[in-house]
Amino acid sequence: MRFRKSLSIVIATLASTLSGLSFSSHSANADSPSIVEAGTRAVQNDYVVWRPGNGVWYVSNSATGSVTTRQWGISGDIPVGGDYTGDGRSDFVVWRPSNGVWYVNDRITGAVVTRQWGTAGDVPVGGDYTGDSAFDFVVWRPSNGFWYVNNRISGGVTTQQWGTAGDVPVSADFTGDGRKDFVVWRPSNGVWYVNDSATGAVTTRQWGTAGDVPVGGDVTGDARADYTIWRPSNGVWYVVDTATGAVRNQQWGTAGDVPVSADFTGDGRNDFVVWRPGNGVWYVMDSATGAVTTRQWGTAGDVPVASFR
Ligand SMILES: [Ca+2]
Ligand SMILES: [Ca+2]
Ligand SMILES: [Ca+2]
Repeated sequence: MRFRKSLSIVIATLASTLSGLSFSSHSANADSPSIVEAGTRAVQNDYVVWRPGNGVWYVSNSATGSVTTRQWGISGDIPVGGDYTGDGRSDFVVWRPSNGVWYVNDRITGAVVTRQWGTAGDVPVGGDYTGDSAFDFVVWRPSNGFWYVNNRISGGVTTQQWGTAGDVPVSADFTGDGRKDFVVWRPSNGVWYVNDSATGAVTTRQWGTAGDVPVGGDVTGDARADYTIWRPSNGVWYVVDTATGAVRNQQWGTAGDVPVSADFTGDGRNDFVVWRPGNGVWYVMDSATGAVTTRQWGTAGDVPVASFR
C-alpha cells in the first residue's frame, strides 16, 4: 500500500496546488456499454473520481452517461467506495486517517453512517468479509500486520494477523464464496499470501516483482479473484487464472497511469483499465472481447475510485 498511499499524497498535493482547475466536461460515447440488470440497474462500473481539493465525488454512469456529483469528504481523506448499506449500489465513503472515522453517504438515499474504526497509519481495505452482502469497515495495520474487521451490519469484530510491514493489502475474494479474503502481496519477493476468511486455509503464489502494482479482481469470470499485477515500466497486465493456472499477458497503459480494478462491461469479468492523470482519460479494454472504450472523466489531482457501480 505504500505505493498507493504515497500516490495519494502526491495526488493530494497536486490537488491543493492546482486548486481552481475546472472539471472537464463529460463527453458521451456512442459506444458506451448499456448492459443493465432488471431493466434499470447497471451492473457495470461507473466512471468515478474523487477530488481532494473540494471533496466532491464525480460519477459518470457508464450505461446512460448521466452525471451525479456529491460533496463528501475533505482533503486528506481516503475514498473507499463500496456498498456499505447492502442495497447493491456503491456508496460515497471516505476514511479519515486523522481520527479513524468512516463516513458513509448512501448513494441512493443520502443517509449517513459513521463509525470510528482504525487509526492513523492504517490502510482502509473495503469489502464484504463476513458474507452478509454489505461492505464491512476493515483496516490493515502495517506496524503489526493485523486485519481489523468491524461488521458493518452487526458491529461484530474479527481480527486476523496476516502480512508484515512493507506488504500491500489487496481487497479480493480468491475463493469465490462472496467473502473477501485476507490477502497481501509482498513486493520484496512478489509472493501473494492468501488466507481464506471463511476457513483460514492458506494459499501462496509467486507472481510479480518489486515495482509492480497488485490489482484485485476477477478477470476470468468465475467469481474468484485472479493473481493480477500491472507493471508500470512496460504497461503490461500479467494475470494468472486462480482456478486453472493459465497465464495471460496484456499490454494496456503506460508509466504514470493508475490501474483500476473494475468491470466496465458488466459481464462479471474485470477489464483492463487505467486512468491517466495527465489527461483524465479512462482507457478500458474489455477483457473478454478486446474492445476499447475511452472516456474523459476527471483531471490531474483526482483519485479514481475502483469498482463503483
Ligand atoms: Ca473468500
Ligand atoms: Ca477468476
Ligand atoms: Ca468486463
